[in-house]
Amino acid sequence: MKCSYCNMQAIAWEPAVRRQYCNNHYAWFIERKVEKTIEKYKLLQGVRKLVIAVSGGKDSVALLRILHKLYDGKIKLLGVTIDLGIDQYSREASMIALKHYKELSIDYICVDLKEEYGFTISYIKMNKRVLRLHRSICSLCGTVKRYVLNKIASEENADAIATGHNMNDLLYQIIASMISGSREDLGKALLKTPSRNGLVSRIKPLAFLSDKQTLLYNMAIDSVFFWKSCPYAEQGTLKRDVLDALDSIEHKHPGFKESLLVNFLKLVESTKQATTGIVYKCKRCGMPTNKPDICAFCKLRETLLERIKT
Ligand code: Q46
Ligand code: ZN
Ligand code: ZN
Repeated sequence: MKCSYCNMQAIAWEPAVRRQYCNNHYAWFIERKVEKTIEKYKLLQGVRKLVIAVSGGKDSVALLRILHKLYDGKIKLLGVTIDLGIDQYSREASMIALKHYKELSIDYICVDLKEEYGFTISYIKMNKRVLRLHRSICSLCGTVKRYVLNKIASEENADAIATGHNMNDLLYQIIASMISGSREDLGKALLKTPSRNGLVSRIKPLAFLSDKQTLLYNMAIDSVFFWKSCPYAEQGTLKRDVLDALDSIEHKHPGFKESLLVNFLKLVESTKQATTGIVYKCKRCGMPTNKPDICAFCKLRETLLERIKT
């Protein structure tokens, strides 16, 4: 099978555009796709300094590589990696993120949760029941990651935080927001949330890439990524079932997932409902929160530190 653009061997077939690509042309195709998303949704408008959240996994590594290729020298890029303290898993993933920062000569900050805040995600996981924390470990981990990223971006005067959420993540978020009826969940499905009251804008440049496309992109540019799953990743969840159902429709109707996302974004844009929630300041740390008293992070940290002391 030959590339549709040159004589090289093809490594990927894209059913939505009915073309096949060699390594070089596939990298070009994906980079253009991300660039078009950034332009169409004005993701980098007014952004002079950008935090890129890099876990070391395939999506965040692709994000870092693509943004570096497209914007190095035009926007100040700062990589941020959080060592969540999930034993070997976190250490190995963080090492891969570091390797990319060094290779690309990008400024970076690595935060060790244990050193900086006195607890780890493993600690939460082991003590969830005793601590009476009823949310899932991934939901608690999400609170921690969002808090730490926002704090660093805010201290570093960054204009936005880019995350590696891909099309599957966003489509699931749309469906999750319909199930929960939560405005906060709906906000997580947007490609860009505005900066307000200490909350730094968040952007998702990989919104129109599938899992398979970010994987193939890394392979096309010969980039190393951390491929192991987090030991706490929840199996057999509603998320998996929803994504499997969407994938089987996509298989029969190429382009279905992309148009679902495009049309959803048009609807949200026209109603402007998702981004108008009130932002309070946490009474403990002063960071932005949707709770009128203390933020979810400080509440979690207080519970954990009390427990560690006893
Ligand atoms: S790191 Fe944290 Fe993920 Fe592990 S505990 Fe869940 S959310 S699965 S991306
Ligand atoms: Zn080619
Ligand atoms: Zn707080």
